[in-house]
Amino acid sequence: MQTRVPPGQTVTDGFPVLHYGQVPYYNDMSKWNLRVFGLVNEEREISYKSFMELPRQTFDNDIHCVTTWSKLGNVWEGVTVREVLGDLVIDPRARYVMLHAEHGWTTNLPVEDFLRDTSFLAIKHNGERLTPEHGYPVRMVVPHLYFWKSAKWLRGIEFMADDKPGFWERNGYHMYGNPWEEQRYDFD
Ligand SMILES: Nc1nc2c(c(=O)[nH]1)N[C@H]1C(S)=C(S)[C@@H](COP(=O)(O)O)O[C@H]1N2
Ligand SMILES: [Mo]
Repeated sequence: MQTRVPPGQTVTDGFPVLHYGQVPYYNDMSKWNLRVFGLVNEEREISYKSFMELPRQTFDNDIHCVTTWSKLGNVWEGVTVREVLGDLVIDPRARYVMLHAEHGWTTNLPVEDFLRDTSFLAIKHNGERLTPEHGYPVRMVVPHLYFWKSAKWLRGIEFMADDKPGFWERNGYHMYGNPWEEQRYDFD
Protein backbone atom coordinates (compact mmCIF):
# COMPACT_ATOMS: atom_id res chain seq x y z
CA MET A 1 0.00 0.00 0.00
CA GLN A 2 2.33 2.72 1.22
CA THR A 3 4.37 2.85 -1.95
CA ARG A 4 5.44 6.45 -1.24
CA VAL A 5 7.25 5.53 1.95
CA PRO A 6 10.57 3.65 1.69
CA PRO A 7 11.29 0.72 4.02
CA GLY A 8 12.11 1.61 7.62
CA GLN A 9 10.77 5.17 7.33
CA THR A 10 7.98 6.88 9.34
CA VAL A 11 5.98 9.82 8.04
CA THR A 12 6.21 13.08 9.99
CA ASP A 13 4.05 16.19 9.63
CA GLY A 14 6.74 18.42 11.07
CA PHE A 15 9.93 19.54 9.41
CA PRO A 16 12.79 18.45 11.67
CA VAL A 17 16.01 20.48 11.57
CA LEU A 18 19.16 18.39 11.31
CA HIS A 19 22.72 19.42 10.62
CA TYR A 20 26.24 19.41 11.94
CA GLY A 21 27.63 22.71 13.22
CA GLN A 22 26.30 26.26 13.30
CA VAL A 23 23.52 27.83 11.25
CA PRO A 24 25.08 30.58 9.11
CA TYR A 25 23.49 34.05 9.21
CA TYR A 26 24.07 36.53 6.42
CA ASN A 27 23.93 40.29 6.65
CA ASP A 28 25.46 41.20 3.29
CA MET A 29 24.29 39.11 0.34
CA SER A 30 26.71 40.92 -2.00
CA LYS A 31 29.41 38.72 -0.41
CA TRP A 32 27.52 35.49 -1.21
CA ASN A 33 28.29 33.53 -4.33
CA LEU A 34 27.89 30.06 -5.73
CA ARG A 35 31.08 28.66 -7.17
CA VAL A 36 31.04 26.05 -9.96
CA PHE A 37 34.46 24.47 -10.40
CA GLY A 38 36.51 21.35 -11.09
CA LEU A 39 36.07 19.49 -14.39
CA VAL A 40 34.23 22.22 -16.31
CA ASN A 41 35.26 24.26 -19.36
CA GLU A 42 35.26 27.42 -17.28
CA GLU A 43 34.94 27.99 -13.53
CA ARG A 44 32.18 30.35 -12.48
CA GLU A 45 31.04 32.36 -9.50
CA ILE A 46 27.35 33.16 -9.59
CA SER A 47 26.39 36.21 -7.53
CA TYR A 48 23.31 36.28 -5.31
CA LYS A 49 21.72 38.84 -7.64
CA SER A 50 22.28 36.69 -10.75
CA PHE A 51 21.11 33.57 -8.95
CA MET A 52 17.86 35.25 -7.91
CA GLU A 53 17.23 36.30 -11.52
CA LEU A 54 17.35 32.72 -12.84
CA PRO A 55 14.00 31.26 -13.95
CA ARG A 56 12.36 29.20 -11.22
CA GLN A 57 10.07 26.22 -11.18
CA THR A 58 7.82 24.53 -8.67
CA PHE A 59 8.75 21.04 -7.51
CA ASP A 60 6.60 18.56 -5.59
CA ASN A 61 8.35 15.76 -3.77
CA ASP A 62 8.79 13.54 -0.74
CA ILE A 63 11.96 13.64 1.33
CA HIS A 64 13.49 10.81 3.32
CA CYS A 65 15.97 11.35 6.14
CA VAL A 66 18.35 8.56 7.08
CA THR A 67 17.30 9.00 10.73
CA THR A 68 13.97 7.40 9.55
CA TRP A 69 11.58 10.33 9.11
CA SER A 70 9.95 11.05 5.77
CA LYS A 71 8.07 14.20 4.88
CA LEU A 72 5.57 13.81 2.05
CA GLY A 73 4.13 16.38 -0.35
CA ASN A 74 6.69 19.17 -0.14
CA VAL A 75 6.19 22.06 -2.53
CA TRP A 76 9.39 23.87 -3.36
CA GLU A 77 10.39 26.78 -5.54
CA GLY A 78 13.82 26.56 -7.05
CA VAL A 79 16.12 26.53 -10.02
CA THR A 80 17.03 23.40 -11.97
CA VAL A 81 20.66 22.37 -12.03
CA ARG A 82 20.63 22.80 -15.83
CA GLU A 83 19.50 26.41 -15.45
CA VAL A 84 22.22 27.11 -12.89
CA LEU A 85 24.92 25.66 -15.16
CA GLY A 86 23.68 27.59 -18.21
CA ASP A 87 26.04 27.17 -21.16
CA LEU A 88 28.82 25.76 -19.03
CA VAL A 89 30.25 22.52 -20.43
CA ILE A 90 30.95 19.62 -18.08
CA ASP A 91 34.07 17.67 -18.94
CA PRO A 92 33.03 14.12 -19.96
CA ARG A 93 35.56 12.76 -17.43
CA ALA A 94 33.44 14.22 -14.61
CA ARG A 95 31.45 11.38 -13.06
CA TYR A 96 30.88 12.70 -9.54
CA VAL A 97 29.94 15.95 -7.87
CA MET A 98 30.98 17.30 -4.48
CA LEU A 99 28.52 19.78 -3.04
CA HIS A 100 30.21 22.34 -0.79
CA ALA A 101 28.24 24.11 1.89
CA GLU A 102 29.04 26.96 4.25
CA HIS A 103 31.72 26.13 6.88
CA GLY A 104 33.28 23.42 4.68
CA TRP A 105 30.50 20.82 5.00
CA THR A 106 30.37 18.54 1.92
CA THR A 107 28.43 15.69 0.35
CA ASN A 108 29.13 13.60 -2.77
CA LEU A 109 26.87 12.13 -5.46
CA PRO A 110 27.11 10.89 -9.06
CA VAL A 111 26.82 13.52 -11.80
CA GLU A 112 23.79 11.79 -13.31
CA ASP A 113 21.87 12.01 -10.03
CA PHE A 114 22.83 15.67 -9.67
CA LEU A 115 21.66 16.42 -13.24
CA ARG A 116 18.28 14.67 -12.95
CA ASP A 117 15.43 17.02 -13.69
CA THR A 118 14.04 16.32 -10.20
CA SER A 119 17.23 17.69 -8.56
CA PHE A 120 17.23 21.45 -7.98
CA LEU A 121 18.51 24.38 -5.93
CA ALA A 122 15.71 25.49 -3.64
CA ILE A 123 14.92 28.93 -2.32
CA LYS A 124 11.37 28.38 -0.99
CA HIS A 125 9.59 25.57 0.86
CA ASN A 126 5.79 25.43 1.06
CA GLY A 127 5.50 29.03 -0.10
CA GLU A 128 8.00 30.61 2.29
CA ARG A 129 11.63 31.61 1.87
CA LEU A 130 13.87 28.97 3.41
CA THR A 131 14.54 29.75 7.04
CA PRO A 132 18.18 29.96 8.18
CA GLU A 133 17.80 26.52 9.83
CA HIS A 134 16.57 24.90 6.61
CA GLY A 135 19.30 26.33 4.38
CA TYR A 136 18.73 30.01 3.55
CA PRO A 137 19.49 31.35 1.01
CA VAL A 138 19.94 28.30 -1.23
CA ARG A 139 19.90 24.58 -0.54
CA MET A 140 20.27 21.58 -2.78
CA VAL A 141 17.35 19.14 -3.00
CA VAL A 142 17.95 15.63 -4.39
CA PRO A 143 14.73 13.90 -3.35
CA HIS A 144 15.53 10.42 -4.68
CA LEU A 145 18.48 10.05 -2.28
CA TYR A 146 18.48 10.28 1.53
CA PHE A 147 18.10 13.89 2.60
CA TRP A 148 21.67 14.29 3.86
CA LYS A 149 22.69 14.61 0.17
CA SER A 150 20.56 17.80 0.03
CA ALA A 151 23.19 20.29 1.17
CA LYS A 152 21.86 23.32 3.03
CA TRP A 153 23.67 26.68 2.60
CA LEU A 154 25.08 25.55 -0.73
CA ARG A 155 28.14 27.55 -1.87
CA GLY A 156 29.98 25.31 -4.32
CA ILE A 157 29.50 22.63 -6.96
CA GLU A 158 32.64 20.69 -7.83
CA PHE A 159 32.81 18.27 -10.74
CA MET A 160 35.23 15.39 -10.15
CA ALA A 161 36.46 12.34 -12.06
CA ASP A 162 36.41 9.99 -9.06
CA ASP A 163 34.08 9.53 -6.13
CA LYS A 164 35.23 10.98 -2.80
CA PRO A 165 33.40 10.88 0.53
CA GLY A 166 31.83 14.07 1.85
CA PHE A 167 31.35 14.93 5.52
CA TRP A 168 28.88 12.24 6.61
CA GLU A 169 30.20 9.73 4.10
CA ARG A 170 33.63 9.96 5.80
CA ASN A 171 31.79 9.26 9.04
CA GLY A 172 30.18 6.01 7.90
CA TYR A 173 27.21 7.12 5.81
CA HIS A 174 26.65 5.36 2.51
CA MET A 175 28.41 6.77 -0.59
CA TYR A 176 25.16 6.73 -2.60
CA GLY A 177 22.23 6.64 -0.14
CA ASN A 178 19.24 5.17 -2.00
CA PRO A 179 16.33 5.18 0.50
CA TRP A 180 14.46 2.42 -1.39
CA GLU A 181 17.38 0.05 -0.80
CA GLU A 182 18.05 1.35 2.73
CA GLN A 183 21.60 2.41 1.87
CA ARG A 184 21.96 4.16 5.21
CA TYR A 185 25.37 3.43 6.68
CA ASP A 186 28.37 1.63 5.33
CA PHE A 187 30.54 0.77 8.31
CA ASP A 188 33.29 -1.75 7.71
N1 LIG B 1 25.31 22.25 5.01
C1 LIG B 1 24.70 21.18 5.53
N2 LIG B 1 23.69 20.62 4.84
C2 LIG B 1 23.05 19.54 5.35
C3 LIG B 1 23.45 18.97 6.59
C4 LIG B 1 24.53 19.59 7.29
O1 LIG B 1 24.94 19.15 8.36
N3 LIG B 1 25.12 20.70 6.73
N4 LIG B 1 22.79 17.88 7.06
C5 LIG B 1 22.04 17.05 6.11
C6 LIG B 1 21.14 16.16 6.79
S1 LIG B 1 21.86 14.88 7.63
C7 LIG B 1 19.77 16.25 6.67
S2 LIG B 1 18.75 15.05 7.27
C8 LIG B 1 19.15 17.43 6.04
C9 LIG B 1 18.16 18.07 6.98
O2 LIG B 1 17.58 19.18 6.40
P1 LIG B 1 16.50 20.00 7.27
O3 LIG B 1 17.22 20.48 8.51
O4 LIG B 1 16.05 21.10 6.38
O5 LIG B 1 15.40 19.04 7.60
O6 LIG B 1 20.11 18.41 5.66
C10 LIG B 1 21.27 17.89 5.08
N5 LIG B 1 22.04 19.00 4.62
MO1 LIG C 1 20.13 13.38 8.13
